[in-house]
Amino acid sequence: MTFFENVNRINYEGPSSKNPLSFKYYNPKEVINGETMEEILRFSVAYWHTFTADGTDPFGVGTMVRPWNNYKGMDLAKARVEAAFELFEKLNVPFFCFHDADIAPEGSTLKETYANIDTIVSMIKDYMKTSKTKLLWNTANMFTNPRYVHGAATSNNADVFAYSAAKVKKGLEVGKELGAENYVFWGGREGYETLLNTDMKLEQDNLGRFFHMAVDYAKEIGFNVPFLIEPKPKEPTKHQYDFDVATGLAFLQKYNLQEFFKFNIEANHATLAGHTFEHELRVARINGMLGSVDANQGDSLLGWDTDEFPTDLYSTTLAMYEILKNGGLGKGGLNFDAKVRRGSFEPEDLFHAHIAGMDSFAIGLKVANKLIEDKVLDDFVTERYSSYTEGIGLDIVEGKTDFKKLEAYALGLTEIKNSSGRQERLKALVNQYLLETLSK
Ligand code: XLS
Ligand code: NI
Ligand code: NI
Repeated sequence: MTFFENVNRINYEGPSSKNPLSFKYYNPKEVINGETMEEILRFSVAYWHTFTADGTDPFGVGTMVRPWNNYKGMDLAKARVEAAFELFEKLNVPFFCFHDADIAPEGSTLKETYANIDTIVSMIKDYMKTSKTKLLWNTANMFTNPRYVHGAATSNNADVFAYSAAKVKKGLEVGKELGAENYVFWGGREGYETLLNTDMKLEQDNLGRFFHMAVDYAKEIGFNVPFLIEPKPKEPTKHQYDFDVATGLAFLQKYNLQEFFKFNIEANHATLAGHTFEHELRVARINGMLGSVDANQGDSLLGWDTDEFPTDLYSTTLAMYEILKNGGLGKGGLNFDAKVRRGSFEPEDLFHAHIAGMDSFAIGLKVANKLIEDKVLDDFVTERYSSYTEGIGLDIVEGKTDFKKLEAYALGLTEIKNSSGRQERLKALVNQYLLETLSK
């Protein structure tokens, strides 16, 4: 059966095309620096937003009109798989991602839940035999069901810890079965609401223990993929333990987990933490911890995770700058952890949204690549730090000096001269590159 009857395969038609259902900038075959756009960008569709969510918000029920809405239970789960692979093919995306709970309904027991998952996983596996779309990552939903009211691995309740371990164990098996390229941990309720009832030390120690057990089991079954922590400062819990990349990194270092993990960085989570998207990418990159990206955007007027499709070209440019500087995403990808607005409820909107996101990152890629090629920022930064390439600066970076020598040097200084950081000039330059790329 066909779910998206009004939509054909989306092709690259170039910037002058008037066809809304075409790519204007994302040309999967276009080669940039020896790699195709498809290989560099590694786009992924998020199952939960596109096939599972219905547009429910705290003030009203779902609005999404979906061709699978008349199915129930396992039939619904199966219809979603069919619809998913139709959309993947029509969008020509190389990857998708899911939570266990997105693909199959929970049963009344854990055993039943496993059976539901197994049925759908074998269906997905069949589809994957003929589809080009691969699994970027899977994860366990440990936040929706009321059992996670006090957290999962950080719950005060050891039974919940055990249940969560079982879910992740199953998730690792599923990831292996489907050839997932990564496994993600987003600690939805791994945090706390009030210190008055919280043993923070025990909760964090338990989370460390949980991750070690996950690492051990993955090794045992030969599922050797990067584990990714997805930082988020708040929502749903008030204080989340994996607040941002820096906090996550300190956690991983403290619990000796750093070699097994990288980060999955989500744009809207960065802004919720009071950072820019590119800040989080930079912190991960310079520490060798950039694993994958949840590509979306927030709203500067709203203080929660709006998960909009990314359309801000300035942001996609600076994000792609970090990604290219990282030498690409490796096994990671750009996963659209993004949802159409509640008012964009027609099935066709799912395509418009993904096209918008894919074109926006394609533009970002082109601009960032040009900025790097022309060394626009590199040359400026190199010059700005040139005081560390000779004299006292070189002694500092080479560890050849100490406070006494530095004091002697400082006492001998007659004048300290700084030079301008040229922030406005650099911003204008980035704009110029953006506009030049767009006008070609
Ligand atoms: C929610 C998170 C979630 C993760 C996967 O804010 O972004 O969707 O990506 O659990
Ligand atoms: Ni996410
Ligand atoms: Ni989000």
